Amino acid sequence: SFEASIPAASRDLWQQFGVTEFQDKEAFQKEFIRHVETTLARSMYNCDDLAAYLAASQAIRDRLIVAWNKTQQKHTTKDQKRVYYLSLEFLMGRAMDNAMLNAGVKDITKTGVDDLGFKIEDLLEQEPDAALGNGGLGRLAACFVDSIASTNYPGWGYGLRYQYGIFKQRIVDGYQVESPDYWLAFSNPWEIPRYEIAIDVMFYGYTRKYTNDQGKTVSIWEGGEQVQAIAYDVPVPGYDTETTNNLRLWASKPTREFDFEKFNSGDYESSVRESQKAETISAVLYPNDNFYSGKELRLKQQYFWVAASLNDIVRRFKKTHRPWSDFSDQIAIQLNDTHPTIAIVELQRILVDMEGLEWDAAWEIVTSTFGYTNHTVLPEALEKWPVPLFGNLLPRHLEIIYNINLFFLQKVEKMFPKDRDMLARVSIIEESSPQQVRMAYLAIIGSHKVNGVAELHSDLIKTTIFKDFVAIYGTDKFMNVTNGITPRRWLHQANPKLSELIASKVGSYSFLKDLTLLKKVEPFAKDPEFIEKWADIKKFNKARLAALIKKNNGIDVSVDALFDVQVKRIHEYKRQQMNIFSVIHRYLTIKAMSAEEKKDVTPRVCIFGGKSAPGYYMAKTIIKLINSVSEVVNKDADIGDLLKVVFIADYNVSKAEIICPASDISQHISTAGTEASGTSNMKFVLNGGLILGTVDGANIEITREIGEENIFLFGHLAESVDDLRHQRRFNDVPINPDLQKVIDAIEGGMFGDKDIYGSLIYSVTGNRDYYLVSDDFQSYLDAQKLVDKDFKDKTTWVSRCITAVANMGFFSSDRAINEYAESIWNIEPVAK
Ligand code: T68
Repeated sequence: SFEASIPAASRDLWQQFGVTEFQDKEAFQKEFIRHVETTLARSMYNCDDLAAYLAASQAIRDRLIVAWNKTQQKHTTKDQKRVYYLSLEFLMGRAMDNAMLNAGVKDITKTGVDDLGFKIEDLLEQEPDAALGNGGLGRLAACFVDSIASTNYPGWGYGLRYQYGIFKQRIVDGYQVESPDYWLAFSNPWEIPRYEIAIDVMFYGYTRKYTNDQGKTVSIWEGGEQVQAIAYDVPVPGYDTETTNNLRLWASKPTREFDFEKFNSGDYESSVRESQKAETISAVLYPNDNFYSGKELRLKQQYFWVAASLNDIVRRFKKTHRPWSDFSDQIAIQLNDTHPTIAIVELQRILVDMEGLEWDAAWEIVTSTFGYTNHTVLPEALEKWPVPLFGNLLPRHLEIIYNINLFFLQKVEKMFPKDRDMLARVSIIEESSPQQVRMAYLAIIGSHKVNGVAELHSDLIKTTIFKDFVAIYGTDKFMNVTNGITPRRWLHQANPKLSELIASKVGSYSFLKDLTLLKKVEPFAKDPEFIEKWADIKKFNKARLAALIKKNNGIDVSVDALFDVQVKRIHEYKRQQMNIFSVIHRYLTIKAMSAEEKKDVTPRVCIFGGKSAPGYYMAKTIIKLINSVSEVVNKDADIGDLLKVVFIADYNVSKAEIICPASDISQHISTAGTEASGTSNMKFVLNGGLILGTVDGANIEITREIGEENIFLFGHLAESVDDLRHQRRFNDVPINPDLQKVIDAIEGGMFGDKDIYGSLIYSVTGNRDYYLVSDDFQSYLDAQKLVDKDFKDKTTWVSRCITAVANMGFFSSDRAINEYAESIWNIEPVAK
């Protein structure tokens, strides 16, 4: 059925000379050298680590492409239902180690490059992170595509090919300084450009009404600006399976035709300017985590990516010549947050305006196709587009939204007659000035399932921000799928020694495919020999991190100290300020101790890492304070090794792979009810560290799984937060006295110019303290004390870590994907 396919008579020849995958070391080396000499046009006299990394990657990439081709052919032939995961962020990190592991060629490659004079570790270090995301949301998408492939589901990711990922962070004079992340500088061997897959995308213009042949009034969109979307495919290999799925990323290019007129009329400069404008659409990732800023370029990115993806999906569907009524039996589309919500409107537009379906029939298809995942309840993160901006960029889409809203409100009116307040509350259009399009409401109305990402969070969205919609649709539409992480990257790759030790007890590496098998190590939590081996591995991993700290910060830290880690985006709700305040409290306490008292102190290294959004003043102030405290504490002779404070600059996926396996305690201390799930909490426990955390997000389910004796929980519960805020706002609630001492120290200039911290202090004092730092401070310090005490009993500590790891099976992203597949997507794995 394919015009461009090879005639039957020639196919034997193709099969005879078909590409074969290298099976041994020698075959790999041959491929490696071929790529050095031809692909890179280098030689053995001119091959550095970078060239060697590129050549090895090319050889591995060839293998992935063979598997990719087979998989895609199989999926096309089987013609089963597929899922498309739409995410504006895919925080993939490095690809090479993962590709070697999943393709089963790690040993061949390692010994292969070794013979040729290279160290595999050095080559892996050459690869820049694919950092096309901000934090948890983007990394979740990366874990999900890994799991979709590893569990053999037919599924693609769709995203944007940003030329600049999340900015690089340096610390200068204690402050965050951003620089661009031009990750494509030395080419990207992990992508396949598909210049032939070029889709025109329209913006601006106006709509025109006319009467069609059937006498119906229809509206059509005459676009103003046009750009082209070019597909770049990134193979996503599953672990221990041939399944290799696709991550299709779109890059913007100027359209072929549009600039000629100007060019010919001599206006060369402005024609070039136009084309540069087109390319800016996919140029850079917006660096905000859990924050919405209504920039037109951001909406352009969203529509550009959604329009290209839907065009691609619909084109693939039409090739099957099925009736439109089959659409949602063949296709599921998952919206990763509200960022792709215009996809709902775009599909309705395609079906009604372009394909001539009746509104109701089209809407039935749309709503049974989409599912929407919510990742936050923070009001400042909810997307709302000003109607004038929206209507200017996407005039036809705004009309369709008005229609969707009209039909929806008519339905609500029938259910709740005369409840004007209800209608105003649930309307997609907020009656503010200017009016705003509430994207989350549109996403709910246009989807058949809405899910939160941890149990508490899924309950909260039903009782707070989406309460009215539960009254309208009932509870069945709203569900929970607790997040997960891929054990391939976050256990086996990040912590090969621990993975090997676990395998020695499980009997194989089968736990990497079925993480519940970790349960088999639980009996060894009481085995002294096993405990000792476990402790040695932790020490090794701490030494690895200590070396990174020495290299990046020039600070010496002792691997015998307790490694206390908080690495995540800097945000007031995540409360790094509370952490650094408690570090100051610790410092003041130790300074006041006698030599005798000091003997009892558990030495600690307090490790911080994370980026602030460039425009987030308070988060930047927190970073400055951490670095100032670090300066003072680390050089204080009274303190020595009892306390070190480290800020690791430019926290990213590949640094997380070093940091997670090295922690004794990690902190997940958001104000209860604010962190939807958290996923690094899972990474730290899976790597044999314990958690100091609040009763929030996935901490709650981690506690349920590993047992409350194996986690340090503290702080007020989500149900008390509103009350506590209210108390503080309208009564004179005194500040916690220990916190006051800390503030006095800062205001006394102990950490440099106190004026720098004025607004930070103000945010936790007076009648403010929105994130309840003062309210939780005492129980936080108490929990810290317990950590200090418990860490002294090394054997019991390690035993608790082992028990915790043994019970982490639930948090595999394979489990999460199976839940999505069964209860939202209704898709089946593809049989061998
Ligand atoms: C995170 N959200 C949640 N958002 O904060 C975290 N926001 O609790 C959860 O575990 C994770 O999602 C996965 O579900 C984010 O990371 C963003 O990065 C973001 C990006 C753009 C706009 C708004």
